[in-house]
Amino acid sequence: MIPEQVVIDDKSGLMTPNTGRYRKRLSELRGLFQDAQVLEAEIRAKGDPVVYEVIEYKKGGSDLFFGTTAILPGKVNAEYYMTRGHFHKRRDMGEVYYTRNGAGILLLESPDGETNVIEMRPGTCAFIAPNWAHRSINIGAESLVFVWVCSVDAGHDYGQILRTGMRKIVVEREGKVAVLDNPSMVP
Ligand code: M6P
Ligand code: ZN
Repeated sequence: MIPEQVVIDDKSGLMTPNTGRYRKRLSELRGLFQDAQVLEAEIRAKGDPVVYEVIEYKKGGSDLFFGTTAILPGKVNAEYYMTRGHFHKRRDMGEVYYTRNGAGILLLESPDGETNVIEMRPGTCAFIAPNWAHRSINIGAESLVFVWVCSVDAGHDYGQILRTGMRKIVVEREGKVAVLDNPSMVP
């Protein structure tokens, strides 16, 4: 392994060089948003828009890897575009998110249901402590772009959040951003 420079475009999240990238479109995020009917209508009307893109730099044999995530601006009904959200398979491993563009909310949840919210704006760096589920949400008019750094062993555990959602949802209410109790979550 040799050291290398990676150039990151803050506006788009493009990383040069990178070792992989994927996009998540609205049709791949069915079940994530509250309003399933509006989601289907948006898929038809907008031609299945991209919600977010993840680009990574990962070298075999390294303990760390990093990448960017760019969440496009948009909403499904009142609910802002967001990532799926996950715990790490290795619950003892955390992550760092360094925001470079746009405006967002990092929504965190502990296994016993405690919620924590961290504002994301350019220059802020979030420490995601081990054993907190995390989801990022774009609450602005531009792409929300952040750089993340994580252990290669951390892994993703989507199970619980895919099944039940998170305890809070982030929506636009009367022109403002509101963090509300998730109405579809069984208490
Ligand atoms: C961040 C990181 C990635 C994650 C991505 C998308 O960039 O935490 O590991 O994959 O967000 O989030 P999710 O996988 O929850 O949809
Ligand atoms: Zn993570």
